[in-house]
Amino acid sequence: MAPVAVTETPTPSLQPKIQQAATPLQKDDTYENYEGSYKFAPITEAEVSRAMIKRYFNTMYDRVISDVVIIGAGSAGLSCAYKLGSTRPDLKITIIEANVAPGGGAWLGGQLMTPMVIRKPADRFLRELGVEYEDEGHYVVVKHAALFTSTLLSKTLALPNVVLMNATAVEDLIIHADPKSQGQRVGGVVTNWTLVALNHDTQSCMDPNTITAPVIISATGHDGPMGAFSAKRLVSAGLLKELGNMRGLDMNRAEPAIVNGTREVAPGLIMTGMELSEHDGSNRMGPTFGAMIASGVKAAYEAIRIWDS
Ligand code: 48N
Repeated sequence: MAPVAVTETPTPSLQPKIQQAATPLQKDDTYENYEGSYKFAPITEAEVSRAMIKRYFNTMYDRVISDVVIIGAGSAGLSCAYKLGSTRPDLKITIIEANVAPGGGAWLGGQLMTPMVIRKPADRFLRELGVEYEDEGHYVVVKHAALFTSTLLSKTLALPNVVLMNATAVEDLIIHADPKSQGQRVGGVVTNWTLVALNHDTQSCMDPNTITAPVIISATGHDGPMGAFSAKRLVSAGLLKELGNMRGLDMNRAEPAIVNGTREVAPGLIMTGMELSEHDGSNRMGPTFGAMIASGVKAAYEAIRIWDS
């Protein structure tokens, strides 16, 4: 078998950037005085607590009925939230993320290295977000995965119809009898603080909360404490015969399989990203993220199709 040709790519020039002249500190109000004593506007502890509690619990109360719930704020879930939230500003989209820090596996490239590889044509999404990259012909490289994820996060959270509830776990699905199909339909999610969800074995029952929505999008990934959460729950709830279990790494088979497999896997439940590899038994792609982006975008269009049907 002919050896695989590895084309040498020149290392980008490491010329130091010319240091910009520092701009002088601006004094912009009566409290700011870097030369003397810096003063803050007065506040009470109660004001701070009430500012958080009022907003958080008003949002929680409002989002108990959402139009779309996205489980998981990794690269697939966030790409979906951004595309759906910006395409359909009329939809109330609620993202539930178990970790304190959203972003999932997209803070690094592969093996803790920071550059992120994205195969064309998924680079189009980077231009939509305004993320810079180096063009290598049939793929592009973002200099640091965090540049992609933080840009995507900030643009998504800036959308007025998108709410992120992090440090919150989906620990079950709401599954209703569906009179139309005589079957069952996913109709929402069961949530709890993640620290509670991870400690059910240490206390007697700590009951959860609920969020109902006609469309649920699951993007819970293939690993991590709750990886492939919905795929596993569909099996135990009798809505999926068995898990397909993720196959070995093959970039050229894995990425199209994930994107083309993005779909409504159970009535009311769309699946996107690497969770699909566990649901369908498709290959993994390793450290290339174009399929996460394209799958998330496709899940957004699937949600619109279901919502408008
Ligand atoms: O980043 P992930 O794990 O998942 P994806 O599908 O968005 O992106 C996957 C991608 O990072 C890869 O795995 C790359 C391409 N490598 C492939 C390979 O071959 O190794 O994000 C999932 C998010 C995480 O932030 C979890 O914390 C969260 O989902 N999550 C949940 N959030 C709330 N409730 C749950 N039950 C839950 N389960 C997972």
